[in-house]
Amino acid sequence: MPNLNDIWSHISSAFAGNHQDKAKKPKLYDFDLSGNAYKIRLLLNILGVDYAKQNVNLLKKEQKAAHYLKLNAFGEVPVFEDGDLRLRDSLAILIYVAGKYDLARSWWPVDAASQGLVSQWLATAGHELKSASDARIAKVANYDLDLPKLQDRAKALFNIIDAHLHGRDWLELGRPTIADIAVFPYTALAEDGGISLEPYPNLRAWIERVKGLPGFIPLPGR
Ligand SMILES: N[C@@H](CCC(=O)N[C@@H](CS)C(=O)NCC(=O)O)C(=O)O
Repeated sequence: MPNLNDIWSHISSAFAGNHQDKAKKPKLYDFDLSGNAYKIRLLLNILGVDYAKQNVNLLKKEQKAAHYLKLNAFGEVPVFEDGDLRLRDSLAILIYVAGKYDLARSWWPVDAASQGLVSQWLATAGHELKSASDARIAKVANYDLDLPKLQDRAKALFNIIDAHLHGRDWLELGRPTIADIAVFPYTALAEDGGISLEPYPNLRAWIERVKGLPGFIPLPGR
C-alpha cells in the first residue's frame, strides 16, 4: 500500500502538469479579414478561451512563405496549435475547440446522432457555401471567377437553409452548435458577393440570433 508521501507527491506532480498546460496558451494563426479564421475567433470568444494570435498577412502572401508552409502545406489560415497538437482547417478546429473547451459538450455534442446532424452543416460550410465566399472574393478582390454562376449556387443554397430554418431557431438540436458557427460567416457576408439576403427571412432572423449570442464578436468593419 503506498504511503501518504507517495500519494502527495503523485497529486502535486499531476497538479503541476495541469498547471503547466493551462499556462501555455493555445495559438491561432489568424488573418482579420478571413471568414474561416473568424469562425475560430468567434467560438474561442464565446467559450472564453484565452489564446494567442499570430497574424498571417494574406495580402502579403505570408501564407505561402516557406516557414508557414511547414505549419500548413495548404498555405491557408486558420491553423491552431494547442500544446503538441497542430491543426489546419476551420471545421476540424471547431470540432477540437468545442470538444476540448466546452465542458458541457453543448456546442459539439457527444452522441453519434447529434454529431451526424451537426456534421451535415460542417460539410455544407466547407462545400456548398464556398459559392458565397467565392462570389465575395470575385466581387471584392476581382478574382477571375464566374460570378453569376456562384451567385446562383449561393441563392439555391440559401433557399434550402431558409426553408430548413422555418420553425427553427438554430440549425440543429434546438440550440446553438458549431454548425451555426461554421455556416454563419459566409452567409452573413453574402451581400459582399452581390447576393441579397432580402428573400430569406428565416435566414436573416437566424443571423440576428447568432449576433445576439453571449460572447459574440463581429467581423472586422461590421
Ligand atoms: N478548408 C479551409 C479553407 C481555408 C481558407 O480557404 N483560408 C483562406 C482564408 S479565408 C486562405 O488562407 N486563403 C489564402 C490562399 O488560399 O492563398 C478551412 O476551412 O480552414
